Amino acid sequence: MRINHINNNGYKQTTGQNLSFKGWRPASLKNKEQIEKICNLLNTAKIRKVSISGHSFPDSDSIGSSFAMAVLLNTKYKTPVDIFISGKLPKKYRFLKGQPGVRVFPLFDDEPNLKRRFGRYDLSISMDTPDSTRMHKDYYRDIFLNSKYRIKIDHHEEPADSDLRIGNYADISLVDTNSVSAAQLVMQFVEPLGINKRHLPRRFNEAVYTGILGDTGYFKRPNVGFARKDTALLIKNGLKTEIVKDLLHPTIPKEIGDFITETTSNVKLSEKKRVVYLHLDDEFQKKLHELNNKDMEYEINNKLKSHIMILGKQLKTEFALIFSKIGENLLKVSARSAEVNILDTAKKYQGGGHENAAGFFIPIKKDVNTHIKEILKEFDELY
Ligand SMILES: [Mn+2]
Repeated sequence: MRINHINNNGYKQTTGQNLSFKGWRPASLKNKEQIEKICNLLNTAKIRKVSISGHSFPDSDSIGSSFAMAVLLNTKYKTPVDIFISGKLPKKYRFLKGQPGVRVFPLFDDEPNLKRRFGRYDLSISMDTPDSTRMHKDYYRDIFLNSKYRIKIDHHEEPADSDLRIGNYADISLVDTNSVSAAQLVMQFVEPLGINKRHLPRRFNEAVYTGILGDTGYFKRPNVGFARKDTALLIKNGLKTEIVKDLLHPTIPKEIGDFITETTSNVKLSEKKRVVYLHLDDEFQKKLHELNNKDMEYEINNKLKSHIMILGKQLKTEFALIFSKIGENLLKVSARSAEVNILDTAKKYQGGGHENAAGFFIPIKKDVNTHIKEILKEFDELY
């Protein structure tokens, strides 16, 4: 099913015009228009049941922005909100739970019964998800498309629609590529909805901050934009930053630490030494599987990502890449760059992301190492 393009005039333009810091209010004229449309829908349509989702392989922003939106709507309208997460909610994010009226459901690989289990939602909101393929496929088909109204809130560049993936998948879209995280966009609804921010539960501040920490790499990435200013506003509103930081850093058991150290010893440099990379091969996947600990799998992946980025900085390489096999047929490539724009390369492979952090998948058609060599060569030649 394909959705009609409705009310989205002009949201593909990504100029920073009218951009100013507003914190609890829309940061630009374009945001204001879309936020007003969304508020109007929330205030006038009969909405008794809301679902919220983020993207597959959820990160801190996907999870944080989903919780922030859920808490905001439930506080204002008392409407029950269900959050759907691809995979099990990693343990360290459990502190975001606890708002009465907000439930959390994991989505596993195959979910044939979503329609029967949950029925039809009046409103489905997608957070931090640039195109339809980044949403859980059964959820997208049975809940999102089946919902009476659909909203997209995101900060990735809008991909051009193709038969495979649809970027313009909602009735109303708030897409602001100037926002460092999707979670910060939720803050911009507070004043337009007439919410007294002091009445928002503590975990609202914490959810937004979780997204900010995730997408700024704890403020270490370039272009942190208004993230610091928004954080200052959250602190003014009662946020205790240390508590969130501690919760997001669970202690890692020794055998897992050893496994991470062992894995990082496989980091390599490309021919032209412009790429530092790590291949998470079959043996790695097997060991990871044997650990049988979903929460730690998540931590291991995060640790490896940050390790390779730090290494890239130390070695002064332009790019840091992680290759990992997903199932039998796909090679996932997660890429970071110091300065070069890698979004176009990711898009070429039907992927997406941001200028300095992007990802894509390659269908495995030959030896995996051959694919890796080709990608490395491409990045080595990218300026
Ligand atoms: Mn994000």
